Amino acid sequence: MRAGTVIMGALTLLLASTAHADDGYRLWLRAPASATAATATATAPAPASATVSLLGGSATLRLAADELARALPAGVAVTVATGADPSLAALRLPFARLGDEGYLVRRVTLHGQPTLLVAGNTDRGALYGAFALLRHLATGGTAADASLVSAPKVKLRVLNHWDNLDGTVERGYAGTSLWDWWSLPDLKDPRYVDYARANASIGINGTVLNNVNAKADSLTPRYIEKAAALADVFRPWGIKVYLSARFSAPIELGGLKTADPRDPAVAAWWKAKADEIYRAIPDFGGFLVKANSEGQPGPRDYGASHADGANMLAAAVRPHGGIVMWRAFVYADTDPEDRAKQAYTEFKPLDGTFADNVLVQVKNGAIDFQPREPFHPLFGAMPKTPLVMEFQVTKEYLGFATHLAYLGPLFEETLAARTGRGRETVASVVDGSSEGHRLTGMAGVANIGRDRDWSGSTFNQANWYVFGRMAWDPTLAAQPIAREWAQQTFGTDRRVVDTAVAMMMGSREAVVDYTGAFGLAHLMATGHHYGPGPWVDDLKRPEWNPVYYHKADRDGIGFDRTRTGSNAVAQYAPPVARRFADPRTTPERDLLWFHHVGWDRRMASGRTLWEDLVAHYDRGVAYVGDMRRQWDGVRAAVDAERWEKTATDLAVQEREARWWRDASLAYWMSVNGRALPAGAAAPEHDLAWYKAQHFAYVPGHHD
Ligand code: GCW
Repeated sequence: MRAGTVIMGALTLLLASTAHADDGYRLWLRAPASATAATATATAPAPASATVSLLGGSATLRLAADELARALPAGVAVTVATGADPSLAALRLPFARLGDEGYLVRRVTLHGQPTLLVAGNTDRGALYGAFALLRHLATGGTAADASLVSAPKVKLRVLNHWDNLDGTVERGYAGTSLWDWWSLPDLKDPRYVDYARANASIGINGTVLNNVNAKADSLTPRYIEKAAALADVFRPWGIKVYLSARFSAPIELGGLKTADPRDPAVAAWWKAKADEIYRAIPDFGGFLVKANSEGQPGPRDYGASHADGANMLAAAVRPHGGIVMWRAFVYADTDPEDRAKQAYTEFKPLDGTFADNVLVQVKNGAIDFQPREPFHPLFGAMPKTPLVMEFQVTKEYLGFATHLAYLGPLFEETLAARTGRGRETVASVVDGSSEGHRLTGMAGVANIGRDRDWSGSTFNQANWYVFGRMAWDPTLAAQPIAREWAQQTFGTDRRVVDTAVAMMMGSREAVVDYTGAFGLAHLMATGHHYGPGPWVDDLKRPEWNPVYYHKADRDGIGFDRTRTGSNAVAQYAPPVARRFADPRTTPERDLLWFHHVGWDRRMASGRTLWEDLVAHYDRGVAYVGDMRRQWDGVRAAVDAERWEKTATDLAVQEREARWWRDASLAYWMSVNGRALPAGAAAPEHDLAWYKAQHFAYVPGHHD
């Protein structure tokens, strides 16, 4: 018989009762319900310890055991193990189903003693199991009914930090970068551990440290050492470090005359660079690349293809087991073609030409993280290439950190979309099940910064959370995830949880409504993207101007992407293309994305398009008012600090939702010459006033 280590866990967590202030730092990782309840009254006895046994001794297993020891209710006996442990062999547990990272939690008898077994084939699996058990307990489950088994459907579950080396964060609304590049590698801020722990708790297993608009400096020895220090902190939590690579680095750092991927000297430079990185970070994940997009260098500068570029980098990391995530977010300076078509046009012909350690990373929609976009036509169109789904967790176009917009429904809507190829969904493309790809990925542009609450607001934490959960399983639904997040974040008071979930579930649709419904997109102000700017028409590239996207005139509005227009619909598989080609079969929510239609078009509501558009603006604003009232109703049941901050944000959101509505309507009326439908409130100011609003020092935007 093998003796396991036994940890007696003291409940050392600070168990704040709801009445106390709470700065949100702990995210969703709070004490489980039973433990909180035990200490909620001042007279409760000091909590006794759970008993946690450990079979195996890796740092990761110990972390799993610590999590359980800290948070489990008294009297529970738990064993943390990897499936390789011989004492488990006789139990005939379904380890074969778990893969590298899956877990199981089962009541078993070990060495004659009943115990709750938390195990995976690997220590990472066991760590995920520990967090799953804590989630189970915090969401109403008990140790007695814990029987869990799960394996991730997606292999690379990666945050993309658009963090710059000077500490700013592109499109970051939660303070400066978490990474203190200057003081690294010496100083290892304890927040790095807390960051890794939070990610591990939702299954995120990779992080790209630096902005895709990359500086070559990230690849210098000095910065490699800094990245290595972070990798050391993250490793026990199962998280690998990746770097965004600047394609022209061989010129900037290596003194070469070219970065042409077909030049052997260039390939040799990258190979040596990869070797150097792997000496410092043996489990380095690989590179993320934004090439030939928005001014970034790339293989097209030399007449080489994206595949040439990606494969050259892939060869450099291949001997070390690394991968390359190559972004498909491209649109050319000179191409007069509909911007929505360009990524497909460029990448589709390359299907089958990428090395097998390359993944192509595709944004959820064909333009750019708008409040609503139809799924990107590349999903389903490159069967031979693993496609990483890229979502934007930071809400560049959905109200920054201030607006409450739960992104679960946006993610779910995209992942559940049918591609038109048999029963295939976007999720089945992303998780590889459609084509049998084993290398699969999902990326989220992080909303994390140095703000005390990490994400700039309590409810934004839910977007980080739901990204991790859906990356683990892209078939999960948004609503139950909202609920489990709220239970872990606010405690088990049913009224608070119900209220939070109710607010969250319609919140993204409200943003769609008050910024422009029915498939309108890209209507925001220039550069910083804060607030409305549908009138903007003077930027040097046509596709930078909102007027390019809405094409509103006296008679109608919308972008004709059918055969009479750009024919972008033809990029979808035939059944989907047919549906989108006809305004009568296009879902109304996407109508103006695909069609230019008359203002008097009769909508499903019975109203005209113009009337309905106005109604949606009003509905969006009203939803925010409702959220404020709902939040007021739970004031006494939520800690003062988080309640207050959220209430303030909601007040700002209501003001800004009105601004969006009024500015947009003032503009549309100037174009279509129509009056508002009876009963609709006139915009507060005239159009000139809205156009005259200018903002400097907007977060996330650095000229
Ligand atoms: O949405 C746009 C952003 C840019 C960003 C770019 C991209 C990192 O406005 O800030 O650059 O997308 O995804 O590359």
